[in-house]
Amino acid sequence: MLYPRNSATRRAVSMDGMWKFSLDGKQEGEEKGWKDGLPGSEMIPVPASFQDFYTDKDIREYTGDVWYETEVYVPGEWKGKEVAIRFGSATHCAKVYVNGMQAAAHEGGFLPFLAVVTDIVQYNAFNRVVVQVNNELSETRIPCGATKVLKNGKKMSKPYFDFFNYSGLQRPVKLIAYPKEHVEDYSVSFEFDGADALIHYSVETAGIQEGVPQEAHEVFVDLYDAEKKQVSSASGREGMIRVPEAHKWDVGDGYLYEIRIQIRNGQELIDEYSDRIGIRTVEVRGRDILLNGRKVYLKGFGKHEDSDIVGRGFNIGVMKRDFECMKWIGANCFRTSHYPYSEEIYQMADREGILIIDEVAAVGLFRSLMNFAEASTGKRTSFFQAPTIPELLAHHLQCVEDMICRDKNHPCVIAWSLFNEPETTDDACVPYFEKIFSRAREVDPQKRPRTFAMIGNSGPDTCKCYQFSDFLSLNRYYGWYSMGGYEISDAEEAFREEMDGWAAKQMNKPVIFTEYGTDTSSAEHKLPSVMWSQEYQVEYLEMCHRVFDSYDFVAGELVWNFADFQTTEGIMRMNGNKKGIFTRQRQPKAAAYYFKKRWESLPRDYKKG
Ligand code: GCB
Repeated sequence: MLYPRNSATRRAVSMDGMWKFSLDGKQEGEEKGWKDGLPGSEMIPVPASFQDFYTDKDIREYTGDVWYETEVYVPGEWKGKEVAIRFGSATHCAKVYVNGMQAAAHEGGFLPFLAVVTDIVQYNAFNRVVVQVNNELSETRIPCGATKVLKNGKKMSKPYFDFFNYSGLQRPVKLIAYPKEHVEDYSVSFEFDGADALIHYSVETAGIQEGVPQEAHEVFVDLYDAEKKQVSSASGREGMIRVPEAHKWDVGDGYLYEIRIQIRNGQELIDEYSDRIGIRTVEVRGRDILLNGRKVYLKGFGKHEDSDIVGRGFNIGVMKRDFECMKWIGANCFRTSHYPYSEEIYQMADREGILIIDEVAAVGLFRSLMNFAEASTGKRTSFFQAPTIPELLAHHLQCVEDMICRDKNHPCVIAWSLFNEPETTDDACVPYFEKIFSRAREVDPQKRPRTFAMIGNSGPDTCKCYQFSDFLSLNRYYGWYSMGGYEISDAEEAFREEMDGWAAKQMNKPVIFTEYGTDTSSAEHKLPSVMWSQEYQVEYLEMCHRVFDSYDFVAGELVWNFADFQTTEGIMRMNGNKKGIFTRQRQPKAAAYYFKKRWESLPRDYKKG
């Protein structure tokens, strides 16, 4: 699933803009043939979540099918090539129709897919593209949740997770053309030999015509530095490139080389694909996470793709602001909680030298509408014993594979997070975990560390699955969901007790915090503090950091959350989750200045053994 790029042989044209749009509350779209054209004249921007444009609550809460339509011009010069429409995502399931014919169906709302339309488009003409998107949640797909039918017949989403079920065409859509015989995929992994780097690469080609011997069409791989100077080259579908005195990609130094892959038949260029790669290694050794063999202490955030008006829609301006805020505060890492983000965000992290823990959308694998609160009470739901598990597992495995396939060549991606807060206290989860973790290892050419974010009741004496993680990722809320306010001293003791429990296991593995935080109103100041005030957020963070700083196996701190974000309405949330260090408009709360001071003073290799 290569990112669409222009080259001597390829074309990529944006289809973003205003599309026709219709809800399908009466579930009549299929029967009435909307694949041939939508009724009405309503238009909506793509990419964006559809929910927050409208003033009608029935639209914001709408659950079911929505339909999109646009027209796309396919140039005659593209005849003879493969033509496809590439969706950055469609949340959560989609069917694509081109000129009334089904061109693709896809499940899973946070990964790209292609509708190959070579034989169904008309060339030198406009073509009608209709997409049916369904946003219902279930226990057979990630993220998990339920769909409730109200007494008035309207459906609503009941996520088993704490973010609004934004949906629609939330990422860029592109019309692409590429040669029939083409570069289908490529992978790189790295090793250092003194100052030189060795790039091990493999290139997958596809579409070779029958009767043409593969050897006739050779693959060439060239590497250029940031000044566009060629530094190395190789040929063959697999091989090794030596880069003399390589400029390593590192935190805050997003140095990228250009890799140019060509398929050639003698002098004839058959296909060319170029990408940017960063040369770096990542590994877990003992209690340390190492980048290029040097310890790095992770500082940063759990984030969301979430902003005013466009919801979860990719917004290039919000992306820019987020990276500026992260650099300002001294962060070096974020987790793509709780789903793989838009590809443009990884490209930005590559350029900025920011690390990413890439999370698949496996959130809500615990049957509860507030798993973040209820699981901590010790509640059990026997989630992994449900009859829906085989179907869910198959989908989850596919998403892990697709995420790794999409993101494996980004230098920013240093680890895979394979679940957020699943139920791990029941033996039934063990075989499920085994399969997910081994699939990730199998498909990652760089064999990056794997982890999953552990909920409060996945403790040293209760969790049956922590052994699968190459480093542990703890989500902990001592002093917020339990023992908050004046009881914070007890919270600190309970926190230390748990940490002593992990220490006693002598795992010789790093532990990082992937969540800790307090809901905080940007309007509330109070001296002395009360919960929800900005003063309490800072006091709570000081307490957590005292605990982190006393255990040398703690290798990172990703606070929850970068910014306030939208959730389902309810008594636990005041128009969204307010645990942001920044507001939803990306302005700092008091805690941001506290973090800036702490993070700018911690050395990169903080707690080096
Ligand atoms: C969690 C979840 C996250 C929630 C957070 C909270 O444990 O992983 O999705 O938003 O807690 O704020 O409660």
